[in-house]
Amino acid sequence: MPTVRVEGMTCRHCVMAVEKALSRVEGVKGVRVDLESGEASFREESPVEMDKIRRAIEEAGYKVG
Ligand SMILES: [Cu+2]
Repeated sequence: MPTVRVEGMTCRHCVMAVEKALSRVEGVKGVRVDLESGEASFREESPVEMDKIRRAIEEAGYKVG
């Protein structure tokens, strides 16, 4: 499962914002975001461009660590 570190999440709302943003990326399914570890993971239904993952996280207001 691809996993990325997300910086800047502080609460449940941040987690939901990141989940939502990642879920919209083409090919991404089953997003899981863990606040404590700051990690987001997902399944690839089709090949996912990591650039799009990065952009989605940044557009939601967070940073990829
Ligand atoms: Cu928050």
